[in-house]
Amino acid sequence: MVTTRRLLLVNGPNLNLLGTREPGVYGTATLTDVERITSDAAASDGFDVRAIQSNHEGVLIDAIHAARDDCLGIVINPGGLTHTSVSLRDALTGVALPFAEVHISDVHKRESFRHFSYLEDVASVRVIGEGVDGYATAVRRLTPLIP
Ligand code: CA2
Repeated sequence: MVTTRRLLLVNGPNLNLLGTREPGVYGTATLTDVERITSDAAASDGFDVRAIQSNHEGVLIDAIHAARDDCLGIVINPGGLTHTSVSLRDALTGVALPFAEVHISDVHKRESFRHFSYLEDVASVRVIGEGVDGYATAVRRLTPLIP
């Protein structure tokens, strides 16, 4: 039997705009770059990656639910839903997979409404303000927590 060790990479609303606007905040790398950085880091640890980006909360929640079937962990940048969504939190705790919360920018140095995260007390790993390289950090810190 072949067992694929897989991570789900989730990028939330507006992260499809990476590399096109606000380079001073988010840098110049694109979403494609983020997916490659994450896949390369995961491959080093023996995992492959399924990546999803959506601007729709329900689509993200459905993808998280589906991860129960074939993923062992989740790397997620929820975008602005970080600061608003009980439902996203409930999806992540509901599937009970270890997950890493990633923020490209240093949310603590930005507006006060970005300082609170609905995921902060349930994430296994949090990586904040490392730019897009933070996705690789998240993988490196998450995979050792997966049996
Ligand atoms: O720093 C992060 O990664 C954030 O999760 C990004 C979210 C923001 O709401 C969070 O507070 C922090 C926003 C993602 C929007 O990404 C864009 C990228 C380029 C241009 C415009 C938006």
